[in-house]
Amino acid sequence: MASILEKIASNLYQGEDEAVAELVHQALDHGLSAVEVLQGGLIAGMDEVGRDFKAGDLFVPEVLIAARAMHAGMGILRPLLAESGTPTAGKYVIGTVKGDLHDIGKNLVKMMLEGAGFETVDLGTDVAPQGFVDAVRQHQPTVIGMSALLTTTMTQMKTTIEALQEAGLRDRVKVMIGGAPVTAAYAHQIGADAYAPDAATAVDIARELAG
Ligand code: B1M
Repeated sequence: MASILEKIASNLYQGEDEAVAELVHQALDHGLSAVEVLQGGLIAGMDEVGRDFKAGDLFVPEVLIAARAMHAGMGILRPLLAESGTPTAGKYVIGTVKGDLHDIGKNLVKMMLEGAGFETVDLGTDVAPQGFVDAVRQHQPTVIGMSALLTTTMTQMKTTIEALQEAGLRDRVKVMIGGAPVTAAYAHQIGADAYAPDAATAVDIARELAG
């Protein structure tokens, strides 16, 4: 039975969305649980994508195609996981900060997180500090992630952390930041919990933050 999970993982890696969907059905028909297929097939495949992306052996288009295959498998598993009440790796609210419309990197982070079993809430782009505050109240995530691609908008990350503090919510959520102009030093300076330089590292750190 391990071989069908390996096939799911390798087809996902190659971005074969139809094959992934077919294999997921087959695995379930053979009696594997949705959790086994998720962990041993989809997450295993996406972990490998993350490792090779980090190592520079895969590039953004290949990761996006793999993520599409992951979504094909998740579409089948999601209702089964919801039925069985399977806990996720954690809830992660993500958005691009106010004034910033760049979302390619943010979407990549979101897809990799989903591939790692996180439940994500995507607030989109141009998200005002109050938007993050409202989302923390509404969704009670483990982590919120802010993305910024402009030196002029990255300051919104600080404003958002201050807004969380003013709303009395800062202690209830971990804050991760990322995006091309952002650095670990900036994260430290503004009181974020973590900085991730790329989508694969964002997953590793989210796992740590979610305990
Ligand atoms: Co814009 N843009 N852009 N742009 N754009 C940059 C960012 C820029 C560096 C180009 C340049 O001048 N060389 C420059 C910023 C300069 C600066 O501030 N330092 C710039 C500018 C100036 C602008 C405008 C102001 C241009 C203008 O109108 N005069 C304007 C601003 C609009 C706005 O946002 N208000 C603008 C507009 C646009 C487009 C709309 C045309 C388009 C965005 C389309 C879209 O996103 N839907 C665009 C694009 C595509 C780019 C470049 C070319 C590519 C960005 C990208 O998607 N990279 C970019 C130049 C460049 O980087 N070569 C540029 C690929 C992506 C996978 O990488 O987003 O870095 P990245 O994400 C990585 C990591 O950073 C990290 O993980 C990702 C994957 O590993 N990461 C996180 C990202 N978010 C994270 C969050 C995390 C953790 C990790 O935790 C939460």
